[in-house]
Amino acid sequence: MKNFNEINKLLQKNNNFLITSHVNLDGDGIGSELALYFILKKLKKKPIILNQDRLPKIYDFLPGSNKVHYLKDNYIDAKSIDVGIVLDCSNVKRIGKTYEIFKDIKTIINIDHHKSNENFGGLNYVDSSISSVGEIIYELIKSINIDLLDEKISTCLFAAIITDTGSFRYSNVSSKTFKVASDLTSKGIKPYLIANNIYNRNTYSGLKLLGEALSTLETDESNYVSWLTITRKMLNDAKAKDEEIEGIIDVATTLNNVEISILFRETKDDKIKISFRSKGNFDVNKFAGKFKGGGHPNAAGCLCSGKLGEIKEKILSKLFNDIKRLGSEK
Ligand SMILES: [Mn+2]
Repeated sequence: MKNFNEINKLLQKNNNFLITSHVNLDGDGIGSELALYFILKKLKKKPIILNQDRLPKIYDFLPGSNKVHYLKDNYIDAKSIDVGIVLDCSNVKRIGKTYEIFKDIKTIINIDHHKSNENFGGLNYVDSSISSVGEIIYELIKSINIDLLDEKISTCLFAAIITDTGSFRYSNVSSKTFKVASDLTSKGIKPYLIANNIYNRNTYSGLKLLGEALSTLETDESNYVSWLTITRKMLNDAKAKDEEIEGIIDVATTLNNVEISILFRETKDDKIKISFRSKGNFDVNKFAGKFKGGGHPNAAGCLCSGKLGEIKEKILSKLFNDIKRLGSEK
């Protein structure tokens, strides 16, 4: 679907909306949820935001952040909801435990920009050429009535866009991304304050963890791939929370000449989460797909069960094989 007609009709016709996004909430998920929440409020509707995970601290400055509910403290009866809206999820299972509620909601709208989106909604708006769901929500608002866009909504959408574009550094940025950002800025938002809130409020434990993680930095001989490892012990020693891992992989990506970076980390539930970043043409979404993961061509991830050392070896040897194969095909 490439227009918002059907979605608009559903928004106008119904009253009670439940909005969610993926586990391990990020700026695009939260910013898009809040922008949509405010728009629905302006349309005199009753929206509720409910996620599996708690709002990460760095987003607590966003207007309406106290409206972002967390599953553990809240229960919603699916019967009281007319429409469920799932944002920034390629696959409905990405919403985590809130699926228990969403599976019983009759109408689901799926709005996303992941190439691998499975069109799981009754209505699906998926455009992988767009930087962020935030940018799609902006277009949705434009299709309803652009006068609804105010400073609060613009702040949320700007946060969504800068976090999903690495502050306009990723390959998903187009001239349209800047046009949208410019329009949002014209509503009186202060981009530097949003950036300061998101990027310049590191905690002591977060920086300690970064130091620990960087001490594990490894590269292959040609410096093409770099990787970091974070164990539970490192998290405990630094007294850091899991959400403080966010952004650490990006530091590994800054290494000169490195094209692909990887972060291996032990999760709370004894799994190994692997995140991938690519600076160039190597499609990490495709690669993560080989391990039942996914994401975007330049940022993706997967989850594996097993021993950290063995998984590292498995992933790295597969990756080097693929790089070699691609190299010989050129
Ligand atoms: Mn996104």
